[in-house]
Amino acid sequence: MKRPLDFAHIADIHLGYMQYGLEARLQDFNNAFREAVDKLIEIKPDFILICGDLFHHPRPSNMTLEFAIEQLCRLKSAGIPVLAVDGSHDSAPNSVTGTILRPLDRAGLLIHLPSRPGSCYEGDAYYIYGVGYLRGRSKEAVLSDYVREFPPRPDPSKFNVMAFHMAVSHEALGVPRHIRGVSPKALPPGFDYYAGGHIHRPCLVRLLELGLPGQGYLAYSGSTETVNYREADYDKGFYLIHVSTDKHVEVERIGLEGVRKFVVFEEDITGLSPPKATELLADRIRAMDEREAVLIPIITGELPPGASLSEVDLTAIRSAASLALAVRPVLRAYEAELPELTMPSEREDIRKRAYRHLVEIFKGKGVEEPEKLAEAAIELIEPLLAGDEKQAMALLEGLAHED
Ligand SMILES: [Mn+2]
Repeated sequence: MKRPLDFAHIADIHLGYMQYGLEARLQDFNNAFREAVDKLIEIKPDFILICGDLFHHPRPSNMTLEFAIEQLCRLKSAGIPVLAVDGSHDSAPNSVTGTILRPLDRAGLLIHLPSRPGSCYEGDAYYIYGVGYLRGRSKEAVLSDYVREFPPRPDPSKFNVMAFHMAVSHEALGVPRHIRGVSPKALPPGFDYYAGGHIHRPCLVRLLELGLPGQGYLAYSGSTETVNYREADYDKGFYLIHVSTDKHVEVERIGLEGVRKFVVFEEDITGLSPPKATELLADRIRAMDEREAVLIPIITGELPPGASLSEVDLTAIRSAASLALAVRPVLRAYEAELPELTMPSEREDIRKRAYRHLVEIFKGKGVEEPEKLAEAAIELIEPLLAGDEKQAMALLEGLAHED
C-alpha cells in the first residue's frame, strides 16, 4: 500500500428511536451519535464506514433528519468522508419511497455505496464495496444475486473492505441461533476487512478463524445505544482500524461513555398470589431504584393454580420507583395448568374434587378464607341446576352478610 490507513467502522445507531415512547430515550440515541462524532473529529480517520441502521425508521421525522444532517455536516467540515450502506431499519421499504440515504448522498453529506457504480467507492489506498440490507428469505441467494449483478473488484495493491448489513452465521461470531444468516463462505473473497452491521453485540474475529483467506478481520461494531434491554450489557462504541503499508491490521475499540444505564434483574414469583407477587416486585424496584436508569424486572416462575398473569399489577410495579427514568417489567411468568379432573364414580366424590379444585383457584387469587368461598360455590350448584333462584339468592346473601 502507498500509505498507512486509519478508518472507523460504526453501525446500528438507530437515530429516531423513541424507546418506550420516551423523548429522553430518543435524545439518548442522538447523544450517543454526537459523542461518537465528537470522538471521530478528534481522531480524524481517513473515512468513516456506517454499516446500516443509521436511522431507526426508513422515513425519520424532520427533527431526526435535522439532527443527522447537523452531525454529518460537522464531519464534512472536518474533512472526514462518510461511507454508508442501509440497514434493515433504514433501507427502502419499497421502490417508490427509496432509501433516506440517497438524498443525503445527493446533498454531499455521505457516500451511499449501493447507489454508486459498482456498489463501491475507491481512494488512493482503499477499495470499499458495500452491500446494504437485502430483502428475501434466503440471504445467501439474494447476496449471490447482488454480487453477480455488481461484481466486487478488490485491488490487491489497496486495503479492501466489504461493508454489509446482515448476519453471518458462525459460532465465533456469537450470532443468535434464531437469526438465519449467511455462511462466511458465501461472502465474496479478496477483502482484508469485512465490516458488519445488524448484529448489535460487538465482535471481532480473525478471517482465519472463519475459514476465510487473509490476515484481516470480520467485525460487528455493535450498536451505539441499547435498542433492546437484552443488549444492555454489550459494550457500546465503534472500531478504529489501523492499517500499515504492509497491510498489518490493528483494531482499536472506542467506547462511548454517555450511554443510558439499564438495570436488568430477574425475580421468581413461583407460588405467590398475584397481590403478593406485586408487593414483592414493588419492594425490589424500591431497592434497585437508581437515578435516571431504566429498570427492567424480568418476572419469571409459575403462578399458583387459578391465578392469571393479568392480575399481577404492572402499573403498581412501575410506579414503585421514584428515581429511575422508567420501569419496564417483562412478564415471563406462566399460569399453572389446573390438575385434570378425572370422572369420579360417585356423586359425593365429584363434589369433593370440585371443592379442592376451587380452593386451589381461590388460594391462587389471594382470596381470604378460600375454603369458605369454595364451599359456598359447591352449595350453589344444586339450586342453580334445579332453577331454584330463591335458594341460590339465599345462599349468596348468607355469604355476603356473614361478616
Ligand atoms: Mn440495528
